[in-house]
Formats: sequence, structure tokens, C-alpha cells
Amino acid sequence: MPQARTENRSELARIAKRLRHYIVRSTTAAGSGHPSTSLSMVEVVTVLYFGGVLRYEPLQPHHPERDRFILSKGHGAPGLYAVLAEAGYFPVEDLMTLRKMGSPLEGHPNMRRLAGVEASTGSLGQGLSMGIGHALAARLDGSDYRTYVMTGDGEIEQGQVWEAAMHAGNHGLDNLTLIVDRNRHQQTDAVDKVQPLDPLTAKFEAFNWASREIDGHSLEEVAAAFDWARGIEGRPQAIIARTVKGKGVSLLEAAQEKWHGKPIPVEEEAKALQEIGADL
Ligand SMILES: Cc1ncc(C[n+]2csc(CCOP(=O)(O)OP(=O)(O)O)c2C)c(N)n1
Ligand SMILES: [Mg+2]
Repeated sequence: MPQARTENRSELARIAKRLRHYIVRSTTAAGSGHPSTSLSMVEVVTVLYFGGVLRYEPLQPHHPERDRFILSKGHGAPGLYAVLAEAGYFPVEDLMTLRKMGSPLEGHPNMRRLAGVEASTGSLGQGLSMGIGHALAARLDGSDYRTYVMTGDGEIEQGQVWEAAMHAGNHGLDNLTLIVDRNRHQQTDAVDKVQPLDPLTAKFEAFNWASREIDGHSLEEVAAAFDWARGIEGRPQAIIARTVKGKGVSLLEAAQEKWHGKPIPVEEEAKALQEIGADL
């Protein structure tokens, strides 16, 4: 299985800007969706797909040896679609069909309709359990593919996540890596106001995981964290990626509690795209 690897940080930074551009344009065109959720995950998926981490082949999306990426925070679908288009699973122009009738780019990812989507998600809390299924299957099959799961931070208030975490730790699933998008906001309020999660790395460690916290917008730190994860033996790994909800667009960054699930208004779009400054 090939890896799209570029060691060139400025090329990765250019890709990240393009993904942000696609996220804003597709959600504003749809008049709905979750740009702020999607913008916070951009550097993680950029390094995952283009920094030589994930092994995949868009022309063989079901290849048994491919690595798996499950976006458990399914409302981040515009971010997933942006990276899948950039990776060549479908034409970039199709991104503008987001949430339109008949489009496979549904509001939440549907694995039955779009190649590259590994799991149908949107009901929060389920992706880690699905990832464990893949990780256990790899072990049974004697295959070396790895499974990556991304959750939101509000999402991990769901009890199922901790049952899954306990299971993965008890089975020593070192072929499984969880990334928590720690943007400190959820739908209605700040995570700390709804259900504080700290100390998060210690919680995972108590469940027999290896865990570390990083700046989730630093391409260097994200790449180093994935390298670290691949070197861990006998335990699953949890990367707590500190991020900013709406990263890259000042309108969203300035009032993160207000913009969950809201597209950038048409009249604000040009300014947002200018701030992102993508070289298309
Ligand atoms: C089981 C379930 N409960 C509630 C929701 C509604 N919901 C959608 S997004 C969201 C907040 C998620 O916050 P977080 O996980 O922090 O994601 P972020 O958007 O901040 O990345 C909620 C409660 C849902 N999709 N699924
Ligand atoms: Mg959050």
C-alpha cells in the first residue's frame, strides 16, 4: 500500500490551506454544516493523509491491507470530504454538492455511498468501538494495517467511548491510535462547563493506553506524534490534539461557542477565504 509522503512542511501547509478553503466554500454553498468542527481537525488529517502516515490507494478503496481512518465526530464530514477529494477519491468539484439532494456527500459520512469513508458516523461515541473491530480483525488476520480514529472532546463524554477504551487497553491493541480533537468546545457550551475531562492523558493511561498531548495545529508536532504512536508496543495510543474550533477564520475563532453547526454567511465568505489564503 502506498503512502502519500511529503517531508516538505511548506507543501503540507499549502494542503492544509486548501482543505480550509474547501471546508468554508462547501458549507457556505450548502447553507448548513459544521465548518468550525472541520477547521479544527485540518492539520491532523493533512499529516495523516499526506505526511506519510496512512497507507491508502484511492483506486482500491477496499484493499484489505489499507490503513483505516474513522472520523467518529461525523459532523466533521466537510473536513473528511476535503481531505478525501485532495487525496483523489473523487473530484474536488464534487465538494460543492455537499448536502445537496442525491449527492453522496451527505451531512454525515455514509460508508455505503462514498469511497474512502470507513464508517458511517454522526451518532457520537461509536467510532472507537468500530475502530477496535478493525484492530482486532487485523490481529486475527495477521495483517499489519493500522486503525486511526478521531473523536471530538465533547464526544468522549459518551459512556461507550470509555467502555471501548477499557477494552482496547485490556487487549493491548497497539495497532490502534485515537486522536481526540481537543478544541474545548462542544455543541452548546465549553466542554469544561458541561463535563470537564482533565486530566485526559492520565485517564487514558489508567486504561493501559499510551497518551500524549500536542499542539494539534503544529504540523511538526502532529507528525512527531504519529511517529511516536507507531513505535508504541503493547498498548493503544491516544493523542490529545489541542486545537481551536474554527481555526483560520477570525469570525469563528472569536466566538467559538456561537458557531457550532453554522456555516459562514455568504457575505462573510470572501473575508474568510482571504484569511485562509489558499493557493489553489
Ligand atoms: C449521540 C449523539 N448525541 C448528540 C449529538 C448532537 N451533537 C452533534 S455535534 C455535538 C457536539 C460535539 O462536540 P465535540 O465532540 O467537542 O465536537 P467538535 O464539534 O467540537 O469537534 C453534539 C452534542 C450527536 N450527534 N450524537
Ligand atoms: Mg469539541
